[in-house]
This record gives sequence, C-alpha cells and structure tokens, in this order.
Amino acid sequence: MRRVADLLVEVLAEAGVRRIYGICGDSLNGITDSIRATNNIRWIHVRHEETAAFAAGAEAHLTGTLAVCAGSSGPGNLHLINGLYDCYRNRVPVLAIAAQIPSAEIGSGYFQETHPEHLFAQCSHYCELVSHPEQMPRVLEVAIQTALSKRGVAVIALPGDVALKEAVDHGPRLHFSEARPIVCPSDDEIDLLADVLNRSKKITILAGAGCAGAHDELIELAGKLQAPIVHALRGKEFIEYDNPFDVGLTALLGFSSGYHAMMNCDLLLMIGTDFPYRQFYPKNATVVQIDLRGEQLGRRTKVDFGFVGDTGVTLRALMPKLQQNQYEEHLRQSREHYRTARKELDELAAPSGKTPIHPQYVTRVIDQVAAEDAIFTCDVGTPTIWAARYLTMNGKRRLLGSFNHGSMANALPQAIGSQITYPGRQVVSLSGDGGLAMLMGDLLTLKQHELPVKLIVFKNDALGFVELEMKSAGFLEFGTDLHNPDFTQIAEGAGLLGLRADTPDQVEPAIAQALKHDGPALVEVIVSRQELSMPPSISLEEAKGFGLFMLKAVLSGRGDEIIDLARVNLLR
Ligand SMILES: Cc1cc2nc3c(=O)[nH]c(=O)nc-3n(C[C@H](O)[C@H](O)[C@H](O)COP(=O)(O)OP(=O)(O)OC[C@H]3O[C@@H](n4cnc5c(N)ncnc54)[C@H](O)[C@@H]3O)c2cc1C
Ligand SMILES: Cc1ncc(C[n+]2csc(CCOP(=O)(O)OP(=O)(O)O)c2C)c(N)n1
Repeated sequence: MRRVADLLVEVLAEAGVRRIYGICGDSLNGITDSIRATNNIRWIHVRHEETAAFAAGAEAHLTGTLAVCAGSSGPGNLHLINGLYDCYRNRVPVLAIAAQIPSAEIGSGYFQETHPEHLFAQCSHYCELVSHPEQMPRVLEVAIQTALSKRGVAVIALPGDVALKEAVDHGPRLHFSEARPIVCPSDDEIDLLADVLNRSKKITILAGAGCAGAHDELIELAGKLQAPIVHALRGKEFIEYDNPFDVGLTALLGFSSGYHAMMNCDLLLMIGTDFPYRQFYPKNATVVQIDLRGEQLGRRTKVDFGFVGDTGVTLRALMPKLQQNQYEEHLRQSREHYRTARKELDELAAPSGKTPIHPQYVTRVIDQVAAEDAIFTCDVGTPTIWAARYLTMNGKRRLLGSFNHGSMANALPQAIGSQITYPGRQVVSLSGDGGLAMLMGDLLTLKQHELPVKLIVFKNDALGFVELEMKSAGFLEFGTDLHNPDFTQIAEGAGLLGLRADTPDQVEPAIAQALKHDGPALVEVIVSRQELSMPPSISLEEAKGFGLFMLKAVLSGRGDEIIDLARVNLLR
C-alpha cells in the first residue's frame, strides 16, 4: 500500500529536497519510515529540533532552494519554533513538517496536544493541518510553492494516523521549474528615478542583502553617482569585496565612516535593504528606496521616492539614463574617513604579547588562515561584532548569522546545515561561550554525521554582549557570569579534536591545526571579557541614552577611568 507519508517523501524528492533535519518520534514515525525506505532523501538526525530549523535555514540561505525540517507532535514541533522564526525573518525558503497527534484526538487535550496552526502563525506564510488523504499532495505542494515564492516558512501539520493512511493521489501534481520573474519599475518610474539622481550631488548608497547577484551593477552605479556605499550587515557578504566605494557598516557595530556617509548626504539611495535602526538614518536627506517587495518601502525611515524592483534588473534599466555626477568631494571625504576608521579598527586587532587575548586579534587570525571559499557562522553576541568588522569577504566566502531575528546559539546549528550542504567546504563557527552552551548537545551531531566543522569558542566567561548593554544603559552587571567547563574536554568527550589558546602566540597555531584536522574540531580561546565595541560616532542626543560608564569609554576612546576597561584597552 502506498501511504500518505510515501507520497509526501516522493513530492519532496521531486521538489529537489535531498535531506530533512529533525528528531523522530511517535507521530513522525510514519514519515521517517518512508524516508528510511527511499534513496532520494537523507534523514539528518540532530539533537534538538531548534538545531534542525536553524540548519535548514542555513541550507536555504546558501543554496536559495527549499530546505526541510521536521518535529514530532507537541514538544517536538515547539522546539522548531525559534529556528523557524530565524528562517522567516531571513526570508529563506524552509518547509517544516510538524507531526500532529492522532486526528481523532484533536480537541480533547490529548497527550502532547498543541495547535500548530496557531503556534506557527507568526513565523510562517502558510500553515495547514492535513486531516484527509485527499488533501495530499495538494496542501504540501501549496506549502512548497508558498515557501519558495514568498521566500519564507511554510508548515504542514500532519497527524501520525493520516500519514499512515492509503494515499489517494499517486504522485506529484506540479512540476514547476524555478520561477525567475523580471521585476522592474515601469519606464516612467525609471525616468523619475534617473531624474532625481541626476539632480543630486552628495549621494550615499545604503545597500543590503537584496543586492546579492548584482555586485557589478552596484559598483557601476556608485561610480556614476560618485557615491560611497554603506552596507547593512546581511549585505556584507555580497557588497563589501572588490568595492572601491565601500565605507563600511553603520550603527552600533559600524564604522564612523559609514555613519557619517549616511548622515552627511543630500540623497540616500537605499537598495535591497531593511536596515532596522531608525536613529542611524539621516534626518534631512531625500530618501529613495528600491526593493523587490513593495511592503518594505518606507518601513524604516520616511521615503520620498519608492520603487519596486529587483536590484540587478532595476539598475540595468537605470544606468543608460544616468549622467556622470561631477561632484567628487563627498566620495573622497567618505573614503578618506573610511581609511582612518579601518586603520583604527585594524590596530585593535594587532598581535600583542599580552593576555587576555583580544577577540579582534582572534578573528583577524581566523580571517587570515581560513579558506578562500570558507563559510562562516557567527553567534549573536560579541562574535557578531568581530565577524562584522574583521572577516573579509571575497565573493566566494559566505557569512551567516541570526542577524534579523537575533537569537543566541545560531552559529553551531547553522554550521551543521552549511557543512551538510557543502561537505567539501571549510565551515568555521565563531561561537560565544554562552551561545555554544545553549545548544551544546549538537556537538554530538558533528561526530555522528562526521561533519568537519571548526568551532572557535570566544571564551570570556560572560554573556559579554549583554554586559555591554547593561553598562551602556547604566545598569549594574547582573546575571551575566558564566561558570564554564573546559570546552576542550567536552569536545574530546564528544569525539572532536579539542584545542586551547591561552596566550596570543598560541592562537594561530591552534586555529591552523584545527583547520587542517580531518574532522570536527573545537578551539577554546581565552579572550578578554571587556572589549570596547563602540558606536561609530556619538552625538549629544545619543549620548543621553548611554550610561556614564559607556559614555566615558566612548568619548575617551580607551576608557581610562574604568579599571577593567583600562587594563584591556590601554595596556595593549
Ligand atoms: C547583535 C547584533 C547587532 C547588529 N548590529 C548591526 C549594525 O550595527 N549594523 C548593521 O548594519 N546591522 C546590524 N545587525 C543586523 C541587523 O539587525 C539587520 O539584520 C541588518 O542590518 C539587515 O541587513 P539587510 O538590510 O542587508 O538585510 P535584510 O533585512 O534581509 O533586508 C534585505 C532587503 O532586500 C530586499 N530584497 C531581497 N531580494 C531583493 C532583490 N532581488 N532586489 C531588491 N530587493 C531585494 C528584501 O525585500 C529586504 O527588504 C546586527 C545584528 C545583531 C544580531
Ligand atoms: C535565545 C536568546 N536568549 C537571550 C538573548 C539575549 N542575548 C543577546 S547576546 C547574549 C549574550 C551572548 O553571550 P555569549 O554567547 O557568551 O557571547 P558574548 O557576547 O559573551 O561574546 C544574550 C544573553 C538572545 N539574543 N537570544
């Protein structure tokens, strides 16, 4: 007999799905049994369903194609939710199979009963319960189409008994190839856009992840407009490299040059970005925004001219209508400013014989020794800061984080998904000690699936980023201490190579050895707890929001009134 679960697996295989991340159990057993019986789809057993969702998100981010995760009823699919939020907010196509309790029990408060349609409502574009075999494969295919076309999450809730019923339909109904619509503003709108740009002198471009695949067009545009390019963090991997117009990021992790290029322009041209921090947008500039999605226009700042279009398509239509901007001063100043800002940040990453080790230096070493096409993941917390500032992109390297959702513990699971998707590439996780501990069970996944992921753990014995937040808001630090184990021993116990760097001279050899190791490895680096990661510039108005501690540190640059900060920052 051909079961609904068999049909589900066949439809997924037809849609190009090669693996499903998850944890099996009761209501999911019919589906895992069908996976067992097929050669087309692998079951990737992880140790926490949140890992499954993050890993699927990483796969979808890297490939742009559908990735799938699964959880058993109740707690199993509840565990998926945080990872799915991340996928949803990153706009990557992920399907979640949320197994459900027996259909006859729904509504009785049965063992493990939840209502997935409610639970997943906020983190999905589509979530439907399959109660009859007749709904399959149509509901599944609608879910797949929705995840792909909305670029987000779709969920099907499937009761275990329905999965085991005889299928009514006998195969996939849809055989679509990947849709590639051309989205461009109308001719009139392109004329208007050209006119607005041709009339402006001091133009700054704020570019984001929506510029992926349009690097050449973006650089040509910046040349024509004599415009510095500030990138938003999710755009870093697509924009920063081979870019003579790059002036860095803005906002708290940013560079003063990025901040000033935005604040000092007459016209801000936002392209493919949803950069969220309102206080870092200019107040008086004309703002022009181009985005694939109309609903994104004006979401973050007031917009004077909004255009719906794909970046590459729109810029190609626009270029012939643009005149060469003759005003060079804004670009020249911004680049000069960038050189100085970059130099200052680079100095903080310079090797020093002193302990504790500066995390900037660790990241610089990772950057230097990692492969040309390495995939990096970075935990939310200070590893995001160091990755943003010290990892160099080149068009082949990739950078994943939980940048929009901002969840801790993302780096290990995203590394798992990356390594499974690209077994031959080097995958390096920049992990916080808090972040690693949160989903540490999935260290075991590295060994179980023989994934040669390299984890660099920034061990500062603290929830360091939160300490910075507390200080800057004038709170006393509380609840941020981490009484950590020796992570190298934990790694060894889990079957990984475990290495440790206590002093700066041990950093490079340990990381290099880990990268060469033919299997998973963890390097624990003892880093300083208090490192400045300051806003690029601070106005009086912003300063009001900062506590005295942070303010002094910011304004003096090295914070000499504060003993600990002084020790790590002055005595370099
Ligand atoms: C601890 C922490 C600190 C952070 N600090 C900073 C910081 O200081 N600075 C910073 O920049 N970020 C920072 N971030 C990240 C920040 O929260 C956002 O995730 C990031 O700025 C968004 O980048 P983006 O605009 O490139 O991407 P997204 O938010 O993903 O926006 C992409 C936009 O492009 C559009 N798009 C997609 N495809 C196309 C296409 N083909 N054509 C046109 N448009 C398209 C989408 O509709 C969307 O509007 C931080 C994150 C964390 C976790
Ligand atoms: C799931 C989750 N819980 C809490 C937070 C709040 N938070 C943001 S960063 C952070 C600290 C991260 O600590 P760690 O991983 O040790 O990195 P560090 O900042 O110390 O380098 C916390 C608690 C969060 N973003 N996500």
